[in-house]
Amino acid sequence: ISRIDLRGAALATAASGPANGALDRDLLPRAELDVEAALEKVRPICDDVRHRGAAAVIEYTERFDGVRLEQTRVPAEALGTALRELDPAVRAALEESIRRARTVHRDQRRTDSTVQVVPGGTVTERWVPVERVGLYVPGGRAVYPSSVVMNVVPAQEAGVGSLAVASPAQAGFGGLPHPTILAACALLDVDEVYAVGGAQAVAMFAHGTAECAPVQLVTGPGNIYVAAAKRLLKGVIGIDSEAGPTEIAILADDTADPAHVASDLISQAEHDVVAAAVLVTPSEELAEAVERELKTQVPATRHSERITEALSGRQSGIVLVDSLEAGLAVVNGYAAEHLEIQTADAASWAARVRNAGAVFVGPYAPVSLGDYAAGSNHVLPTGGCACHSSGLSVQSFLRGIHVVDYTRDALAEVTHHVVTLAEAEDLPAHGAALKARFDWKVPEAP
Ligand code: HSO
Ligand code: ZN
Repeated sequence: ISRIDLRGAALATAASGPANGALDRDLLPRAELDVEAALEKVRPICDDVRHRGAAAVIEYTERFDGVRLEQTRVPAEALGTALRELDPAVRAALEESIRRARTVHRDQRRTDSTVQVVPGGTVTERWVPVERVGLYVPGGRAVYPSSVVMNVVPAQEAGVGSLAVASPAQAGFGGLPHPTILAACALLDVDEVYAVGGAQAVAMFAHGTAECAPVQLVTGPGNIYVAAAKRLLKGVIGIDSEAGPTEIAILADDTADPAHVASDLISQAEHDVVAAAVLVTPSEELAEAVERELKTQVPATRHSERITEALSGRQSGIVLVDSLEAGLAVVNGYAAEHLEIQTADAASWAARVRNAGAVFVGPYAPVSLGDYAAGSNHVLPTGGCACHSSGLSVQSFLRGIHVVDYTRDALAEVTHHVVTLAEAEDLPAHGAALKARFDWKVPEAP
């Protein structure tokens, strides 16, 4: 892991300006994913699925996944079998994860609210769930039943009526998606699952086929082709934010335990060779101790090669700063997907974080807890997007609809203002629509 020395650097602090103003997102290096390049490859696939439906989906599945499907939908029996054969310990852990996620996400539900603007004039905000949602679940190297939980629970708590899951057909599992994925779906009462992956899965969701009705929103992570298809079909469907490589940033001082800091950096580096692990600290002593810990811990982990590559990549590093105040400015500028605060008085520093997908406070809230069983959601904005976006939540599956209800008197009272603004915009017919209700005249101001 390399060192980045920002001591003596002029950093924007709370006192000198907005935390994400002078300090830009590119202060620290980060991995980039070139989705644009994949767009040209997925365009013909998406067009083909739009025109030929299930037949095209089946052909691409044969070409890319080496499986000849009879039908794209996974039979109900296969879901039941996967659940029966699931390791009981995994089942118990998934159930606990689901319970905690439900507790948190149920609390995110919104109630409709009505504001009386003037006597007789109200605006109600109604929260309406998206009707039908498609969830993409990757099936290659990354098989994450936990991500099924993190996508399905908020959708269900939002009241989404119809939910379909797609995950690539696996030649090794009789042409079905990975059995743990199927079991997680069964545990969550999701019975509509398709053995389809890649761009063709997103196109199937967006355009619909004879076997799969079209959806309005597609969420869930995927490889670069899935990301490209989502970008291409955005508009036809809604999408969640694009999931880039995982990031962990840790703001720590000399009260932090270097062994824990190191193990947390390693935990997210385990995802991918392009995952980012960043420690920001004013303590040279901690930096050295963490470096020593990494040297002993990394070789002992199962995926040490992947982790070594992630930690030695230019997207990872130990950043030395003059003070915690300067460190706070750095992490706010970086806007990490996950940010741990391992300092004295961690809660006060956490309260001053402006940009992060999720914040983990103190020595007993490692990111891995949030990945599986904190109750929080682990689908979070990456690549600096935490400065403008949120993680997945019940809100992601709701639309707010303004319902406007005015009486004759309430309309009469404001008509002259509407007519004036319509004239100012050279849209007189807009004003006329109101005047039509009052004998084509502007009613007297009361
Ligand atoms: N850290 C990942 C989520 C995950 N971790 C799934 C383990 N499984 C992105 O937040
Ligand atoms: Zn993780």
